[in-house]
Amino acid sequence: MTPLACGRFELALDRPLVMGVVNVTPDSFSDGGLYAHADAAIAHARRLIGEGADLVDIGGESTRPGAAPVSPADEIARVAPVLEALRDAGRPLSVDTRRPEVMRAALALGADMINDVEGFRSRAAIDAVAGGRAALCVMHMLGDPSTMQHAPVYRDVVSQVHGFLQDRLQRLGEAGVSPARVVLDPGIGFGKTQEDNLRLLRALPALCAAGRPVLVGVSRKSLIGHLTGRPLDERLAGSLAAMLAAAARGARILRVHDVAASRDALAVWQAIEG
Ligand code: HH2
Repeated sequence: MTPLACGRFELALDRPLVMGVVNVTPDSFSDGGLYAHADAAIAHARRLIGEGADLVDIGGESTRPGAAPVSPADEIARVAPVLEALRDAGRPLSVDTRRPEVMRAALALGADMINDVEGFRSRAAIDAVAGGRAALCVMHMLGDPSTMQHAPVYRDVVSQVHGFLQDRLQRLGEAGVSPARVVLDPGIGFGKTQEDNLRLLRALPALCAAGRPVLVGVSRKSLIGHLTGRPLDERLAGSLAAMLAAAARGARILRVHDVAASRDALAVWQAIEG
């Protein structure tokens, strides 16, 4: 696979990479409020990097089902100090946002990746990111966070999600974005039933065949809760199992909350895989 152009970095992707989650939010589903203040978020990000995070993903808006939207100005105020403080941390910095204003501000502050859970659906989002070298994570979501879990229905979830991602890849290409900058993500838990999530995870090899790196986020999600019957703070083992299943099916970037445990699990799996 060709390396990923990721802002100041070029990522080889010859082994699965770990993306550590930094939620600068009061209401994220798994850790809302813990890192809502810049100092706590910066310390958390540095801890994740120390534990072996290959990238960090900084978010200023929760996208959990039913989350209240945040104004772009508030979102920028949350992520900007964290981005600035981590510029020298030696790792690519991703910003998780669906607002073009936030994308522009993040890129001006040197973000290496923009992670859009709306998959750059809007023209304004494409215009905000088309220039430059930042990587773009294109994620599939049905509708938006306020409605996405209201009885999602697909004709064929795998072909519809893959079709959406291919379509966005093409649209970005038409706007001048090199495919070398693009990462694809089926959006586990974003407008999907548990069966949809499982089908998409099983079908990862087909998505990887599109030739672009695939990012998967399953960490602590309700899929894990449903399969194990565990509350949020007891989902590590289930999250690791799902992460390894995704890696085994070709996912190249794993978005996780628990970096140290994820690195250990991947190291053992990789050693056995050879
Ligand atoms: N999942 C979440 C947020 N952003 N981005 C990508 N590309 N893929 C994902 O699976 C993904 C994502 C949800 O996790 P979290 O950030 O912990 O929660 P919240 O959205 O409530 O802040």
